[in-house]
Amino acid sequence: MSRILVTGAFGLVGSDLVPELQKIHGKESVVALARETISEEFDGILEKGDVTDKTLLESLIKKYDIDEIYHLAGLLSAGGEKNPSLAWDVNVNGLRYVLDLAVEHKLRVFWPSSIAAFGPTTPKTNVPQHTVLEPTTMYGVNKVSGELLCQYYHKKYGVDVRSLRYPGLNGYKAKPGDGTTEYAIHIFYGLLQNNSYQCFLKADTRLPMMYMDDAISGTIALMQAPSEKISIRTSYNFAAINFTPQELVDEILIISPDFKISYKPDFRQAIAESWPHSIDDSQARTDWGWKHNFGITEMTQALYNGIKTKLEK
Ligand code: VAH
Repeated sequence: MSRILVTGAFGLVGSDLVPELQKIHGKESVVALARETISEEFDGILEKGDVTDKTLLESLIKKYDIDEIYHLAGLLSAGGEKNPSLAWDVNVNGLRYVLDLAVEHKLRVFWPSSIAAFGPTTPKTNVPQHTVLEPTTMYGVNKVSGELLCQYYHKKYGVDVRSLRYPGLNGYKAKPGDGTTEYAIHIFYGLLQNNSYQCFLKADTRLPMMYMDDAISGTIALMQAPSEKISIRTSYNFAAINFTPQELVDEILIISPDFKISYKPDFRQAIAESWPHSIDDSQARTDWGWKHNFGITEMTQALYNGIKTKLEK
């Protein structure tokens, strides 16, 4: 029976992953770690603390006899540009502490990389699994460093650490963070609250994207796959759909024909333009049977329904 610690438990991914892990393993086997209590109605084991506190992490591993860590805590792209040194400390040192503890306590680890590991010199379409990684954001530098740390700890110490290069993930259970792809979530709050939205990216900015349910099922499938199936120990390319803000608006106009969109690109436009448009994730599909289920229409309907229900509470 796995005993799991999830860091960043109330972030965009954690808010969906923790309930899914509780369903699979039981509430008593999942420990949610967060820097502050975000979700009042959370039903499970909750600990508060910071992932840069290695002593705290080790105390939780011992207290709950943890054998698996989903290490999600971190700063995103825009937040990382506002505070690069904090981003390095949380995103890289935090991961290093988790990997050191994984060696000492024989833990399995999941850690999310991101399409942010790619940069302006990476091919823009159908990015291959092995490619140029020269990101121009601190977040991207953190992700490339993290991928190499994961591979090093696997090869040198045999740590079973697995990773996915998440595209822009779109879910509704948590408030959207300060990322670049999060426009695709914020737009639904604009739709539902005033039938309009001012987008911080240009209308034709194409980005790899995924509905959160696909990201969660893919993450769990990766961790449940037999170790011998895992051929990539940096981070797997992981993809579903790609779209532009205009293409998402076209889907929203089906729901609300008089929805008003405007565009006012900010500093996140340059971040988005440093990332590719589409990803070749055939290695993940071959190695451990990854496949996505949500297209842009299904994602739009799910986000609309989820955020509508949330706002009506
Ligand atoms: C961000 N949503 O925009 C995150 C993600 C691929 C981007 O890592 O920073």
